[in-house]
Amino acid sequence: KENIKWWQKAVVYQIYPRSFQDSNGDGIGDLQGIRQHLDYIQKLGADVIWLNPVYVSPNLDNGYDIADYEAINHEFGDMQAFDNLLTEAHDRGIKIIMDLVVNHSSDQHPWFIESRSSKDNPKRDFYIWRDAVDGHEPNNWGSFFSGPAWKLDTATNQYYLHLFATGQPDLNWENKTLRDAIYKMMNWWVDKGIDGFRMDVISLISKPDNLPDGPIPVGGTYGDANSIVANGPRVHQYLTEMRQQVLNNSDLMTVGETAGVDIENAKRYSALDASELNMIFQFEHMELDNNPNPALGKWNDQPVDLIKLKANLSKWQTELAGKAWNSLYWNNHDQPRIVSRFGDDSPEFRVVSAKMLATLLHCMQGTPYIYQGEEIGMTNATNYHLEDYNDIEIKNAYDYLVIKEQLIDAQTFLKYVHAKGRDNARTPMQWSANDYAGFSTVQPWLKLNNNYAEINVETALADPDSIFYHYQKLIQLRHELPIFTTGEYLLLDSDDAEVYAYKRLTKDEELLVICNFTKEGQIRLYPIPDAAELLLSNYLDDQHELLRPFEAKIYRFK
Ligand code: ISL
Ligand code: CA
Repeated sequence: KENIKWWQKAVVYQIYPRSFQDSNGDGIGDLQGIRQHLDYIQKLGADVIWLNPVYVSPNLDNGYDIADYEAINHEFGDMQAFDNLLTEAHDRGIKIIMDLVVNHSSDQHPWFIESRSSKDNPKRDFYIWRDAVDGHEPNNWGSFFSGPAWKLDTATNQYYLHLFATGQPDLNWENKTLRDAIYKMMNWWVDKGIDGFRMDVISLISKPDNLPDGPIPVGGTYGDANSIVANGPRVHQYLTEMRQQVLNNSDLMTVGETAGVDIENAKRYSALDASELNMIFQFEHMELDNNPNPALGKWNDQPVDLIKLKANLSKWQTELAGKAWNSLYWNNHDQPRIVSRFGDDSPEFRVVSAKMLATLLHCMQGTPYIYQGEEIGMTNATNYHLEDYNDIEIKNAYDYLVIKEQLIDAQTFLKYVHAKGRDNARTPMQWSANDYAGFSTVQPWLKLNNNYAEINVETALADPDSIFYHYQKLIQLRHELPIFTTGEYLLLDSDDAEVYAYKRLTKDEELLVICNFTKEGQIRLYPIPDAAELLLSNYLDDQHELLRPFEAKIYRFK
């Protein structure tokens, strides 16, 4: 009855190219490596691949610092390799969306090299330059990667803004020439035949006039820039302009990464009338297990509170229904592994709890995203020592929290990084029990998780009861049954701290989804008609009101 768009029924598979498959023995994943696994992605059933950045970059932040938006980083291959990948994906009916990183560029981008060269360079205004105030930074903002968000550039004795690393200067979206250059670049990719964009921190592109100070968290040093910059004064105007200049030129899928988004802004970014984007990534459910000490931010090792998780996910389900569209994710290249985080990665419960988490997410309304390795239940890497990490966020946080401010000791920091560090997601993909997990023929760029002999694709594909086939089944269900896309979401028992149960409702049928979040048995009685069909479960039989550890069930009935 409704007008369902292709991307509303689609399931996305996210690839972090550096860590997916090395094809030429240099220890770094590449485009040719992705081509080798298109059959695998097709077998899983995903409709779309989101590629993390593959452009020319000095790799200070693994490609999120772009020096040339229209060329492929030589480590990954060349434009011919990209074109081949796109063609072969399309041949299999798989679309590809690209990462668009335009809140900032690399400091090695020709725009910035020109911009910093003199105050009257035509590109000066492509970035955000300010004089010192009383001999220090123009305002109190801290960078997302620790330390101040401003760097003094001695060539012209002015500061430039960098919300992320010093090598990631923020672009000045107020400048119309800059915006037009970005739209032109985007159209260049659209003309190549790509299928859409994932837009990095797009909620941050419009900085408020006068760049006011941010609130300093208790125990912190710098002002919180995110709360000041997110959803800035002209962000919706710029996205509407982008819609007209680029996005309407083809049937694209767009997902905005929107740090600091709230429901009201989300309804505008991802409104069903497609005036801006198709959907966004919100972060609230990823911040519920932050440290209670705001000065420590995400660095923590405590489990999430299920009641809060329910309230949060349910809020997004209910509030956006009929007005905007959700994206559904547990994992990406910035988040720890979900089975280690909200499930239980012990040998006893890893498989069953990974399937439970998959079930919970994939039965909701929205477009689900699967991050490479999630479909085989890859875990956090607890075999890492501090010197094994590559991620700039981890390194800067160590320098700041442990060395400079001495808020925590090194051992506590390592414990927190084992739980929350971004490199947990970036360890090489585990294809087999062979040398280097089949990822490469040499030592990979980033240390492997040492559990690859047990957890790998080859083992998963050989076991009909594996997590992989559970994801495959969930994707099939979404493709086949419209209720997964259209059904109304209804949370049951919001104050149940052990079991997450909800319904999806249409006028002629219902789904009942029951997920036990504990490693204990639970007794719950939900009214289910005798004729109810058990669509999927992570146990071999159904014991009705007795829920076994991490049991997850989907019933369907009229
Ligand atoms: O990763 C985070 C917390 O651990 C976030 O603060 C993250 O930096 C934020 O979500 C923005 O992420 C995106 O932009 C960054 C890049 O480092 C991330 O990989 C990317 O997903 C800067 O481009
Ligand atoms: Ca390689």
